[in-house]
Amino acid sequence: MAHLFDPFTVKSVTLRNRIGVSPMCMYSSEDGVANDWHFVHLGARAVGGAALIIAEATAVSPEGRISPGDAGIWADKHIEPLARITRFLKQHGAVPGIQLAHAGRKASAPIPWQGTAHLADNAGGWPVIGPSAIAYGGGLTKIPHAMTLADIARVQGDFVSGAKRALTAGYEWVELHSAHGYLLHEFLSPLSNQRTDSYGGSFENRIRFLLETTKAVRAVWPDNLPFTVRISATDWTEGGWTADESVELARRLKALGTDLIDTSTGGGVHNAKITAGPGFQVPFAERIRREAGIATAAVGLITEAEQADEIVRSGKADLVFLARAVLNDPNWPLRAARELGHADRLPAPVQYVRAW
Ligand code: 531
Repeated sequence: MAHLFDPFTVKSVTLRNRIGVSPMCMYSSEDGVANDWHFVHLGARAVGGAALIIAEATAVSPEGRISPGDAGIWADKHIEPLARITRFLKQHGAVPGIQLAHAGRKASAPIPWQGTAHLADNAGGWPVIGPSAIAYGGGLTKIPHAMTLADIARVQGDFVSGAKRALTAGYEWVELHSAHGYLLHEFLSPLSNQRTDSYGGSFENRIRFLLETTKAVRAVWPDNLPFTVRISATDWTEGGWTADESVELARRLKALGTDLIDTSTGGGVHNAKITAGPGFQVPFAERIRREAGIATAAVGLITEAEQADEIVRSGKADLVFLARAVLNDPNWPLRAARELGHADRLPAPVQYVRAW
């Protein structure tokens, strides 16, 4: 079996190891435009040895942002600042990825260090949309406008346009964000989707929006580049989205040309009871990988080299996505390679070699 520092090939893209930088919101953009912060933040993690660097949730429309500080790809002006980043990542051996997102009813939120309650429309916020007129809850009390069929078609078009811009910006890996209670996830879960039309009710109907969006984006994304989806494998809530449904959804996504499921959980409702702990989401990645026969990434409190290596060696997932671990230490992959005896697989940057 493979280990953490074996390469991984998806279509025409080869990752130098099994470590990805998970998309992490920086809330540091103005009008969605990437800046020096994003260049240094993501560039440093390519220098630090990660194989895949996935840009944070990048909104496909202004109202699809979580907060006013979110990244965006709804306009051509977003392309060159992002291309400057993808060029650097590639120069330093990492594959640039991007997570295309629409925040749905969780949009119009403040930057987390500035508050938790929805921003009023006249205080920097905007009206939010979702599958049904049901608020998320907690500080996010805005009741979303229940999307019409025209809204659905428009948002799907925004995802397609975003994917085309991402390709132009040099991304080689795309991930649809269908997790953490954002729009695509909101359609999947009965807790947020109580529609009575063909996009609500049955499992088939609840996955329709995601499958249609997948088909539309897959059609414009090159066949030789990885197309992936992040899901929340469970809502951790009675009556919510379940792991069984996630396995079946993964099978359907695979049939539409999805190459990997990035397996997270939660975020669908504000009061879910989640017992988080080291690798608490790995079992879901393992189950989907085994039962749907599709590559998976494991994410969630993966912080130690041995832990990450075991996940790959045991075949629980093909990739591990790190978040807090690489915020704390951009060089986590360099350190882990040496800890696990694979320094030869991941040499330090030539400029740094005396320190490693
Ligand atoms: C944390 C989060 C993880 C799992 C469920 C809900 C929330 N993150 C998710 C981020 C935004 C900031 C909070 C995204 O998925 C964009």
